[in-house]
Amino acid sequence: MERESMAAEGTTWKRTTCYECDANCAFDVAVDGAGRAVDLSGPDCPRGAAQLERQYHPERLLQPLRRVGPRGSDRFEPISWDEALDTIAARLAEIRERHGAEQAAFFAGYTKEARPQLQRLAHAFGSPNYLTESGCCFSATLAAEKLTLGYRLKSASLLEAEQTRCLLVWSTNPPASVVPFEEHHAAQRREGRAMVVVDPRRTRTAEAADIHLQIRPGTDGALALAFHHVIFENGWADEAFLKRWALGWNSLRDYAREFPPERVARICGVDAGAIRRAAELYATSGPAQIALSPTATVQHSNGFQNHRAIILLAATTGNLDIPGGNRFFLDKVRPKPIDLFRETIDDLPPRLGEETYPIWTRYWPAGQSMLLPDAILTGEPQPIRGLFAIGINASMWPNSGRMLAALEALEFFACSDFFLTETAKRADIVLPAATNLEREALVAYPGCQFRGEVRYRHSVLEPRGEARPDAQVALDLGVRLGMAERFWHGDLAASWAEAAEGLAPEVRRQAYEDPDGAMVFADALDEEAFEGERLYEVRGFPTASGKVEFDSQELRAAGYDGLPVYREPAESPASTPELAREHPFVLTSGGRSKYFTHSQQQRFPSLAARDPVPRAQLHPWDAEPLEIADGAPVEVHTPRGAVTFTAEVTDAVKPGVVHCFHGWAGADVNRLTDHAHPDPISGFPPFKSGLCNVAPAGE
Ligand SMILES: Nc1nc2c(c(=O)[nH]1)N[C@H]1C(S)=C(S)[C@@H](COP(=O)(O)OP(=O)(O)OC[C@H]3O[C@@H](n4cnc5c(=O)[nH]c(N)nc54)[C@H](O)[C@@H]3O)O[C@H]1N2
Ligand SMILES: Nc1nc2c(c(=O)[nH]1)N[C@H]1C(S)=C(S)[C@@H](COP(=O)(O)OP(=O)(O)OC[C@H]3O[C@@H](n4cnc5c(=O)[nH]c(N)nc54)[C@H](O)[C@@H]3O)O[C@H]1N2
Ligand SMILES: [Mo]
Repeated sequence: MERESMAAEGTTWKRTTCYECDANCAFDVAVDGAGRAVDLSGPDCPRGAAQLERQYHPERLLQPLRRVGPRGSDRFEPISWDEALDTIAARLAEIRERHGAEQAAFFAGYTKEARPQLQRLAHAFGSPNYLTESGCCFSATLAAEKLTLGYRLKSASLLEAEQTRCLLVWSTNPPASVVPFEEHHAAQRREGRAMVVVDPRRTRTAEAADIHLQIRPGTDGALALAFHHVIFENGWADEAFLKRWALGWNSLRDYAREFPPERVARICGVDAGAIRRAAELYATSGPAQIALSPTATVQHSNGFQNHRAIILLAATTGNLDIPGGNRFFLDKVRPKPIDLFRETIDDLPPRLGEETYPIWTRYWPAGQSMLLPDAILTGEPQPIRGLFAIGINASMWPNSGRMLAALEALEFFACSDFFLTETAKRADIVLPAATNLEREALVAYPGCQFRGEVRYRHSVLEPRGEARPDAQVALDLGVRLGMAERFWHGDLAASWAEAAEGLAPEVRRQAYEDPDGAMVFADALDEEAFEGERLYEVRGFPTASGKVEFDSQELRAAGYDGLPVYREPAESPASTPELAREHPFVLTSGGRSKYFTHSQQQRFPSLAARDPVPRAQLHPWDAEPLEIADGAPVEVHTPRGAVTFTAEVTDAVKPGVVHCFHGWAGADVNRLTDHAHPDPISGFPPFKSGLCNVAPAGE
């Protein structure tokens, strides 16, 4: 319908932000006279366009529930908010009383908005154990980069993209994972720009490349070392930069001698000549940029060091912080922290993970959520008995059946969600969450290189039923736990207003009043960097040594390898040949589909129609001898269990590799993945390199 005729019928368009992924795109929603959203318009994105299917989904949770049947059953009864909140507060307080506050954990899944208030609740309550999805996402690449470079590396930036002469895309496929998808520059073939893609699948991005290195999953470190080998061997390293700004680069050069392309070709399953050509392109056609995933390189038992080996290529070749190379990430939007982390953390007991992953916890202000099943089931490295979670799905964890069992073993478990998921069915109390359209928030988004965006998202709809914003619930619990003063007496807008105090007055005003929010530009020094000065020439590299740490002193001091030493994945044909006899395929998982964010939209009819079944991708050479037909059910099994997917027989996947999509309730690939061999530095699980076998289902 045309906007004018809609207006005549009492429909008004309101500006808001999408929440289907982290991009927080601006969207307009048409709200009719009865307060119902009837249309929306925004960027070309299938998930954004389907938002209203969550809003009005017949299965949406609309009331607080108390479980009356056994854990995992469907038997719940509605209760009032007062009763729900009183119960949660009382049970958490009881755990604190009997066992100590640290035995209650506070968790947020992919949803990020209410994290400041949730973390505040955890720390004000007295627990250090605020945990998030970042235990398996993003934080390990951040820690590896901060520890090695002192900065977070910015990649695939749009701003200077036209200056890049060689793009090395390592483990990411924007057409599935980053707006504007197919239009993303990192997925395009461009005149005058060479392109190399490292991926076990021939993705759309790989199809645009000059060279596709179709790697065996989990061997990325070896491949990166082969690049270093070729670069040093041919004198393509930027020695002037290295001599002035790098620590231990000659040790890495010496170590990389052990990784000639001919040897690495056998490790990674790629052609030695292609490795040489790719390394030459990257090293000699600068400015060159590495486009990285936020997390795919580190979801391996060896991921942290693999990631270091990759990012150090930018240092070896002098492509750090130059236009068209890899810039550093600059925080442009800085709301005032209201999470209490800095104020409290020194006085609180150790966070979950501090005992096990001291380096990771040094760089990440939360506990390591991947340890939650251990903490609940074994009491190691410290016991957890109670859990309050917003947006938790056991299928985020490797060996997710074990996580479900852990949730069942909790003394007390409450969560909020939009739907009564299998995970929520384990909770004692389930709370109905308000959607982004129903809740206000200060949405601060770092945006592109030198510019960030911030806007106050006013709610555009009344919450359906009794749904309530997560951040409001955190405040309500704070109040009920006797901390009204510290929780703004339950006033959600006041909590955001305090966060907004961190913004310059004009930015703040614009964020609240202008429907488009405010653009924030980098500060003066950062703009200087934009003018051509390099940030590290002004500020140095804020690492332990003030240099780029090829050989990390911090890692050494904590008992790890200082160099990015390559180790085989914990499960692989080379490291566990015995296991590989029964499980001859390498299993990787979680390549993104543009129709879903993890487990969230599979129940939306329009998106389920576009991508209807949980797929396991395998090569025809592997499928044919096993008589697995395209579209037929296929059972994938590992030592953890067996799950039935729909076979997608495609030569886009590397022979010998099986790729399963993640997030499907009825076919959860994490039933198969390994919890027992995380990366020793980050604690990240090997979602993307394990072993499996496949068979036609039913045999
Ligand atoms: N549509 C959609 N977009 C999303 C998300 C979503 O759920 N849906 N999730 C968001 C989140 S939380 C994240 S963390 C990001 C993830 O973002 P990305 O990790 O960039 O996700 P993908 O684009 O799928 O790219 C990962 C690629 O890694 C490849 N790969 C698998 N194993 C290996 C390996 O061992 N080595 C190498 N070199 N490559 C490998 C896969 O084949 C895949 O093509 O996406 C974000 N964007
Ligand atoms: N095998 C494998 N496993 C993976 C990955 C992989 O690549 N392979 N990727 C990992 C990565 S990078 C990530 S980020 C995680 C993501 O894993 P999760 O955090 O579990 O992802 P989601 O399915 O997006 O969200 C979990 C739940 O949160 C609910 N939810 C969403 N938004 C809100 C909200 O605003 N409020 C409330 N109360 N609930 C909400 C959803 O309905 C859903 O039930 O998965 C990880 N797991
Ligand atoms: Mo993620």
